[in-house]
Amino acid sequence: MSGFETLAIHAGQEPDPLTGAVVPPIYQVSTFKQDGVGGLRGGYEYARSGNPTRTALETCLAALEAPGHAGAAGLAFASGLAAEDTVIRGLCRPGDHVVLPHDAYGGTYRLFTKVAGPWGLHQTSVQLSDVDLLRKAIVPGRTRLVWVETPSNPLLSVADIAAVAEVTHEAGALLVVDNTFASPYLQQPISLGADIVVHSTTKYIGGHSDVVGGALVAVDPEIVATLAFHQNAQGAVAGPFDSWLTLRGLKTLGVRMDRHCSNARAIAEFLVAHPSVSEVLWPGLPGHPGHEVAQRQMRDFGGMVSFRVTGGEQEAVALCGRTELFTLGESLGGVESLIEHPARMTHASVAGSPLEVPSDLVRLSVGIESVDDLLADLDQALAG
Ligand code: P1T
Repeated sequence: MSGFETLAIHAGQEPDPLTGAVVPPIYQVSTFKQDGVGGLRGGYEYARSGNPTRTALETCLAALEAPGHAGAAGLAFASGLAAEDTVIRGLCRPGDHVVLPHDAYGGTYRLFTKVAGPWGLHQTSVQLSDVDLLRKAIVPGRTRLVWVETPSNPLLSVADIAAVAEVTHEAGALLVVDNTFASPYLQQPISLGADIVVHSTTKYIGGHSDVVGGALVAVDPEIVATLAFHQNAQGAVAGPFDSWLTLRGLKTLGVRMDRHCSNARAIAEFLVAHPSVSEVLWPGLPGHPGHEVAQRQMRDFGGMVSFRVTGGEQEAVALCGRTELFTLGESLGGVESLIEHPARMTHASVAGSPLEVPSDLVRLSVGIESVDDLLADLDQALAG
């Protein structure tokens, strides 16, 4: 068993030995009977430390992100930010330094600057598509993590994971890749040298806009042990029903991503030719600065498309209110298409910081509806 879709449907999800149920049951339980003190029947004692439904999800995530790595481990959390916080507290100490991307989810930057900053973590933001800038940003002996989002949110910039991994490891630091936009179907950062993969499973992995969750995957036994310890000690775990919903979404990740990608291609090409659009950001376009790297390290270019409008901020905001099929809302990666204005919505928390995004930018999470309907909706919305 090694094909992506086979693993997505079967890894960690053998039929229930007791009943034969072909889908892992929702173990909606907080504690497990012990046969004498310490006599655990299935290895479970208390559901913060472990729950069989969560284990099924964690096993599947590890198999998809790091196929063939015997020591790979997945850890599921209550949200993407909870997973990120566990990396920070688990692997960094006050006084350490981290390198962040110049473009990332606003909440990630907020976590590093407003929560980890006062705790004692120092950070520098650089454009990680340029490894020379990364080299300069590293503080020898103090940089503990390099954090990459590729493709990034919301500017869809692309970092060369293998090149960044080399520079990061030369400096004795660890590379964390947020793989939320690509998902393991399109990109597997661990095979390119990343030490830890982070996900907001709320997005493509869950895929149906009905659950908030996060995940970490790592392969090094020491890193795995530290993160697993902190998952339990900090306690922001995924609950059984959320784990079950996420696992249910994960089974169809491959087929959904194929459609997200092909719909995104049609939309990006439509926008490039539109007179009211000044720039289209999608790594599948040959003129995108990260196109060649993306082609090398990704299976396809993803379902997120951002673009700038000629009419400035006012027009960008108005446009977000004119679509009918694209729903105005935060988040991404679900089967339904979403539109949003990053500067006032998902990235409002980075206003005035090095991560501030252009005010004429509109972000689309291209869903898997019929592409002609999506194109018609954008056409009427852009016509004003
Ligand atoms: O929302 P949460 O599950 O906590 O995940 C945070 C997160 C982490 N990484 C990336 C790349 C993300 O996009 C997100 C969440 N992003 C949105 C809610 C958004 O609309 O961009």
